[in-house]
Amino acid sequence: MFYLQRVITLAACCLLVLQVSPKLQAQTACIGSYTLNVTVNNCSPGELVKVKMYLQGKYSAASGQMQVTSQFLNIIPLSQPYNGAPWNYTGTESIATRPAQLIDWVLVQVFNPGSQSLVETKAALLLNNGNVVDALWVTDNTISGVYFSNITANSPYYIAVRHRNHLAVFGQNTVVLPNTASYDFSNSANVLGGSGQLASFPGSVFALLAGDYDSNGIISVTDYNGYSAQSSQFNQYLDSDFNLDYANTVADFNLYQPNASKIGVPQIRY
Ligand SMILES: [Ca+2]
Ligand SMILES: [Ca+2]
Repeated sequence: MFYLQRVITLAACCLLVLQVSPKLQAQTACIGSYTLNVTVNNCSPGELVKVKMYLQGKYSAASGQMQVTSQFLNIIPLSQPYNGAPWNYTGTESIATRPAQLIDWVLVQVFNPGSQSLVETKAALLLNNGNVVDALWVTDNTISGVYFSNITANSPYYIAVRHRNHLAVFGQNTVVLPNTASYDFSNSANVLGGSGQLASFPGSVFALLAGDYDSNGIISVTDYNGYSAQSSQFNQYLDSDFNLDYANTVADFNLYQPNASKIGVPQIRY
């Protein structure tokens, strides 16, 4: 005889735990037939969106990568920093530790392919190789993109990427998501407005333009005023720190100055 008294407990997201108490016991050669009803909640983290991007303030053509110092790494906030104006993004993305490959937090946004209205925003981690990954990557570095939970799989969307003091860019083409190959914003052909919206590096590599202190999508005297107001400050997470070296110096002005008067495409302007 078999005793099967307690059946299933679903203990956590996507984790099926079978609890049988007391233990299944075979006392004789009896044959029994039992039906188990199992409910599995679909709590997938979402569809993976893969993008690649570089920041002018940190990209090195010599290495083909970006790299921040440990001084800067240690001032990167553990929670996403885009909760204030102009983004007012209320996501709760956070990390417990700062991986050595981390450059900074960025925002990734997906837009409706027809109306170009915003569908969803996620804060994510920009890595030194240009890949943008989910905050979950810190504990699972097999995650190769950013999870979005409000998109319809196998459907096309536009993608935009933002950084708190670089000029945001919007995709030239729609992308069917989830995508296998990263949508590469270091290729000017993939950026709405083309090379005029980007900083050019040797080897036909492009990066987001440094200098948009207030992230409104226009690099103007307002951004200079922001830079000036933080003059000589250091060891802080400064929006005027365009080269991400943890200090406001003339090097940041030198990044801003040639980019002054650059205007982002309407889709990314605030
Ligand atoms: Ca600005
Ligand atoms: Ca700096």
